[in-house]
Amino acid sequence: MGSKLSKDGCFHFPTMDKRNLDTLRNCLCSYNTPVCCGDCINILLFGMVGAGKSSSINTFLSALDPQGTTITCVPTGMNPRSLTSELRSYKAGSLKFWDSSGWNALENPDQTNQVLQMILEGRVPNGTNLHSFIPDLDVANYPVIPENEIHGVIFIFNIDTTDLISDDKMKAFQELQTIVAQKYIHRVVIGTKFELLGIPEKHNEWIYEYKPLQRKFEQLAERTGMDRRSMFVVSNQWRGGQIEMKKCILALYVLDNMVRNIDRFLKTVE
Ligand SMILES: Nc1nc2c(ncn2[C@@H]2O[C@H](COP(=O)(O)OP(=O)(O)OP(=O)(O)O)[C@@H](O)[C@H]2O)c(=O)[nH]1
Ligand SMILES: [Mg+2]
Repeated sequence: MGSKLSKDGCFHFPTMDKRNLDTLRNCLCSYNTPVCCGDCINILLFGMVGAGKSSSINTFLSALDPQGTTITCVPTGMNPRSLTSELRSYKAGSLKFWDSSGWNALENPDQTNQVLQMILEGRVPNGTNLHSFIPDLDVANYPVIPENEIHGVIFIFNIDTTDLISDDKMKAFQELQTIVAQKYIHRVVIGTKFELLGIPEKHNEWIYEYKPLQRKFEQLAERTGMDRRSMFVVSNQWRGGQIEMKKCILALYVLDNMVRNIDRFLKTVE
């Protein structure tokens, strides 16, 4: 698997057959983390209410399951105040995914940047209710918990409704992503609900060639200040007891990309 930028604007080619898929899954599950980050790489999912943060974690856990069994241990659903109220981690091998509340539903929007900063630093305990959490930058009150330190951030967007996000909200998002960038923490965007764009059922390696998706990424890059080559999609719409192969591939493709980048960075700072 590899990423390249071609002249037609397609920059991801998630091609894989069943054997490669199993190999990649095994590699990700048995990945040996760099010494500096303990047993796990911590990946935070951050995004607006209902964007698909919790569903994406279920997809990752299912895609990483040796049999691809669908896992639905993370509660999902629509709630105007964010269904997920707590910061909570879910482990698969040496990857730990951190689910969070929709950032636009936090009690005090002025303090959202500080909440994010504290989460990144590993200073918000697992299970903390983010709806009522008052950030406190004093390390004496909220010391760093080394195993909670975040190594990568996935910003989740409902790709179908990005046009509806107000300029004020986008400005707030830009500040959030700048906080992550300033800490040299690897960050990507994942678009969910892409099937609502009317993308036909194509083989997964062509999905990034679909022009409406490319336009969405370009617009999102302009409005967020993030590189469109760091933008991916996953599909969280699955039924039955096993995740479909192409949905599994899309999910593992992003994780592989992230883990490689995080690994490279952490080894340079060791
Ligand atoms: N069609 C479609 N629906 C999705 C997808 N991902 C999530 N959803 C639906 O969107 C709704 C919200 O998903 P969640 O995963 O709970 O979203 P969240 O970001 O965790 O939301 P909060 O915890 O409330 O902030 C649920 O009804 C999901 O079933 C997707 O890829 N496609
Ligand atoms: Mg949630």
